[in-house]
Amino acid sequence: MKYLVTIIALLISFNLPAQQRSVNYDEEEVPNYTLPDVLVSENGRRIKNAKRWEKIRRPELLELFGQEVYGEIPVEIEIADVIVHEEAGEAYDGLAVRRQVELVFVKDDLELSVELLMYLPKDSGEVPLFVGYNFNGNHTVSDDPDIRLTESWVRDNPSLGIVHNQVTEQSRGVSSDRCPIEKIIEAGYGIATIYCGDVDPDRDNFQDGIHPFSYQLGQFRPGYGEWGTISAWAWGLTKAMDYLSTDADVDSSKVIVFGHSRLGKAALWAAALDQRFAMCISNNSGCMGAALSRRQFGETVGSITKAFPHWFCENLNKYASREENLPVDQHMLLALVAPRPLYVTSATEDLWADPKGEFLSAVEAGKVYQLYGLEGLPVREMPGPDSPVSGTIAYHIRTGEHNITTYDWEQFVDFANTQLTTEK
Ligand code: GTR
Repeated sequence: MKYLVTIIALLISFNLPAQQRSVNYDEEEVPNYTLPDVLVSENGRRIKNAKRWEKIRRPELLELFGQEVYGEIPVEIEIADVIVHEEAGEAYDGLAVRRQVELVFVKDDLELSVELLMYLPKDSGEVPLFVGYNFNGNHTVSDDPDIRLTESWVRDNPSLGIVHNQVTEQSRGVSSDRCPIEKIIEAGYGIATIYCGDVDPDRDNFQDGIHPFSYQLGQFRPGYGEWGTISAWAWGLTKAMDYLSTDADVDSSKVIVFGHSRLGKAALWAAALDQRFAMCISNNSGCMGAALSRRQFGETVGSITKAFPHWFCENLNKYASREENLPVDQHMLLALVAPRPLYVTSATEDLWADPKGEFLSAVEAGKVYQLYGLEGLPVREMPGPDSPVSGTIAYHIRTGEHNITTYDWEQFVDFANTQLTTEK
């Protein structure tokens, strides 16, 4: 049996890109590790109740993640203007209305537009709503012909019709299987999405997106403890929340922030920073998302800072192959969502994201939920595939590959139904 597992792991690793080979996929090779205690403050005092957590430990951890991992957001930037391109376009055969809103940010001669695409159940009054980023433009999430095409930089992908870093009609709806909008609407929820590159293009270049808004004269990149791209994306989500709390059709006490993969990392960091988000969904967020860094299984701090240095602040490089020196681990990020409902997912074939590390991290975060008299995860052993478990933290490992699917969304909606009660 043991050999079979090793052979399967080897076979999987041969199919991976070079960057992901010579990576540990063997449970036996996971080093012994001790997690930093989420309930012991930096001066060694035990945190025994929610009040002390909120006053001492929560701010400490936010600062550590800010300084050493994602980078602090160094400026306050408010929405300068809201341009409503479409207020209530008919969508999904009259089931929904489509709203398209541009948030404009201005500083000196800098200007940035972030476009929010929303679908809301028709004539439903204030609704709970999911908000999260998409990877390639709002028009990719549905084949709805009326979604505006982004003019922002998008990574070239000729097979999707993305050429010269601009999208074309060809990519309309290409990611629609990642977000069953009709089902979400039928369940009584709204959904809002933003192209992540509107806020910060996903490339190693700090000259575009929101970053330059924070620069002093002569500065060309963020300082060592200042925002990388994930922090910029988290900032964008908090600005979306600023807008959503003014939208009369949204119940701003029930806004659920979600994200898949790199965008799941951003959703977690946004929920940690901004307690207005009522619930958080981390889908296959992996390394520097939900997964424990000290396990060194799949993607590691070393590999992620090499492949995607711009996602983090420069200080994180100190911990490449030195995970044991990190003052935090990712269970602490999950704990920063407490006491709000949190859903963490993995996928059976997504070993790169370390499913077990994501699960164990969620178990460990439960210690902070307990301070509020809540049960985090109700189990200590990882459940089998497609068997969701939930307390105030929920977890499932879906059969299949790294992705976000209708199955995942069905669980998110069920969980939200139980956690965010409908009466106000
Ligand atoms: C991978 C990266 C992961 C994950 C993923 C994604 O290449 O190593 O951390 O975020 O990209 O965003 O799809």
